Amino acid sequence: MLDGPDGAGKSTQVQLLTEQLAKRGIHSISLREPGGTTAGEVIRSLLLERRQDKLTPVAETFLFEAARAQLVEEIVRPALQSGTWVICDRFTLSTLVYQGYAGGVDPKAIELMSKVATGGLQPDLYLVLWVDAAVGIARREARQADRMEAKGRRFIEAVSAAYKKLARGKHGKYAFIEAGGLVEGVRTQVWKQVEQLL
Ligand code: T5A
Repeated sequence: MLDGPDGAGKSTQVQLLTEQLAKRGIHSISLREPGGTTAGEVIRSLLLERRQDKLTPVAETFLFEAARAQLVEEIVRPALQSGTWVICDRFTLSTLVYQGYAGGVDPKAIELMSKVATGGLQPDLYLVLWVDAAVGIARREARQADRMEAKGRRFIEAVSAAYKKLARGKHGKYAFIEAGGLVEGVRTQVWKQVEQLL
């Protein structure tokens, strides 16, 4: 899984990683959260469209977890069972950070909800690409902010700070990658971590 603040370069690195795995003969699929299923894409629109400005953080949490439950059951588990690698752009840490630490929902409740949504499934590797809020904002300047990004600079700063605190405190499956540099440098760091799984 790749996770991190908006504009950290996750989608870019997911694409590069998929290509690199293919070169090694490893079949993988790439997914994004929220989304990836018919229900998940409907939920994605509901969550990210700016006109849904009355959704509370608790309501958001249920929606993100619902999309995740569907994705895990419909796509992720069958793919893993068939030996396909799954690369996912965002996972449970996103909910913990955005709705929990930045949004004010009890992190313990979120952890429990995520456990129910995933049926306890955990990634083999959790890569957190980290950039500070200013870098993320600058990288996304060219496009219109979605509903989460439009929550304002203080929210984005809280997100960035929470990722740093949480990911740095975790070990084992978690890797914290400073992603403010060039794409190629970040790609090298990502591959260094993934290579250990081969
Ligand atoms: N969310 C999601 C929650 O609140 N709770 C949850 O539980 C979940 C799952 C999803 C939103 O939903 C929130 C988080 C999000 O706000 P999204 O559109 O999927 O919305 O948002 P992101 O995943 O953040 O996608 P972004 O496109 O904003 O960020 P990425 O994927 O990290 O960045 P990427 O690769 O698209 O790059 C952004 C720009 O930077 C350039 C790219 O070319 C691109 O222009 N770039 C770099 N430039 C310089 N140096 C580098 N190293 C670069 N890497 C990429």
